[in-house]
Amino acid sequence: MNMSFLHDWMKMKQVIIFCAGFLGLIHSCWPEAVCYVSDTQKSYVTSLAISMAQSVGPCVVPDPSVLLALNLGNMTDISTQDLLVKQLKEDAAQKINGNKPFSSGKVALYVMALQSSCSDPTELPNSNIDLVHLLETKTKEELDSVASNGSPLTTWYQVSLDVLGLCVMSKSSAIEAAHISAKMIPTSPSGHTFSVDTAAVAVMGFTCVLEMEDVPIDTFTAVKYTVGALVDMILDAQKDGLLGNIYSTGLAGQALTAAKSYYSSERWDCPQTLKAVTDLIPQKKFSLPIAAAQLLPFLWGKSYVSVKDIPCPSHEAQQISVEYTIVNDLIGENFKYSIVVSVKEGSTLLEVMEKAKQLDPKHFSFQTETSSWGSFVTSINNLGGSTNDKTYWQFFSDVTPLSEGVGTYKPSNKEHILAIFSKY
Ligand code: B12
Repeated sequence: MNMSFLHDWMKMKQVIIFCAGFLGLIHSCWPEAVCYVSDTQKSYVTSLAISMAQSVGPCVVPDPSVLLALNLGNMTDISTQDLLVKQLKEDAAQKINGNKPFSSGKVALYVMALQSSCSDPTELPNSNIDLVHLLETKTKEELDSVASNGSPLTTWYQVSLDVLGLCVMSKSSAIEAAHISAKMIPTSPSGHTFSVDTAAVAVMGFTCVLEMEDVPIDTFTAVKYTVGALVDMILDAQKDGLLGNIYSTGLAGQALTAAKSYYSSERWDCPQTLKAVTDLIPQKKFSLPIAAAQLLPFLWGKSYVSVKDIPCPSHEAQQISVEYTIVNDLIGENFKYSIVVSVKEGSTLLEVMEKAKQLDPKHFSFQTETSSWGSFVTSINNLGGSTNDKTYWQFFSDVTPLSEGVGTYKPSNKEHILAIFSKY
């Protein structure tokens, strides 16, 4: 048997194993693209993806770009992705709680990576951390710096990541950030701050914003103009198929994929670019996980802008409504008040009570004490239980007493919770 055929077959077998089994793929590896990797190139792309995925581990610092790439490749190796999501959330919480450096672009990468896994970046577990809100705050600091001294707090690369992160989260603040950036970002290759990498991320952020709803016409015009200038710079940096150097080609290829309606197709020899980079894979030029992670989305015909098209159950839609009634027919001035509150599905009764208190503090204020079983409700509406009188607040779901405390009980949609001042 011809040895090169055998070699190709072995590689193809790897592809098949990879696509169908190793990472448990549920979709095809190669979706619609500007151009496609050839069948022989596919085996290299696949082996690169495998080694990138294998870089993930319990004792390895998590990289949001790796999670982004895995998700953009529709690779559902649940254990790898779950581990990365968990690690990234823990790492973000540690950085924030420990006041460790967490630059705006880094926050943007964490936001996009978690969103690409349909894991809500606005709510980190067991904390009040909202990474999207943090991203908005950090982007504002960057833009304030641009306004006061003409340059961002960090770099235009990071500000561009910020615009992209806010845009994939459909935040209207992305529009203003894009407008300011489009007017201020250097678009001349002579400027020492220019890099193809930066232009590429900026093009992705701007292209994403141009697709948003309610973009004012002056913003649209300014952003579209800058996209044109940056795309020109990337296209002018073509050399032997590469866009800039080896390591900017992945991001630049993603950018040209996302912005394909902003230049004429004959200006970019996309198959030549694919060939140039895939030829470098066997030379181990992309052995660093970050290098593979920035390249793979392009090889799969995707870009970071595609994160917003990943179908996720809407975080907002998972709201439930709970009716909450407090009743005292026992002592003093009797009362009965009801309120309907809207909370996230999976919220505890304590969170329902907090929401009720927030909406109507006059009637629904309450106090708790911490015990080994969690929060014990001591008083509601200024009426407290007493060991002397043997009174307490008893909780019901309709007519059934709850068998859990308010800190752990999770009401379901349309449930009616009653707190009745009772005797024991
Ligand atoms: C901005 C930038 C810089 C800035 C970083 C300072 C700053 N205030 O941001 C400056 C100009 C200092 C810089 C320097 C270098 N850079 Co640089 N840099 C980038 C760029 C465009 C963005 C990085 C970023 O902000 N990421 C987003 C943030 C949120 O993630 P982060 O992990 O916090 O990013 C930090 C690191 O990336 C680090 N960093 C930046 N460059 C390099 C390079 C190396 C080798 C290392 C270890 C770390 C590092 O600085 C970032 C900010 O703190 C990337 C492009 C890319 N495709 O990633 C190139 C890039 C990472 N840099 C690269 C290179 C080659 C260098 C230099 C080695 C160039 C040189 N000839 O000296 C030097 C580093 C020398 C050294 N002292 O060790 C290459 C790396 C390629 C590779 N295979 O290793 C890239 C991919 C550019 C490219 N296309 O060639 N860089």
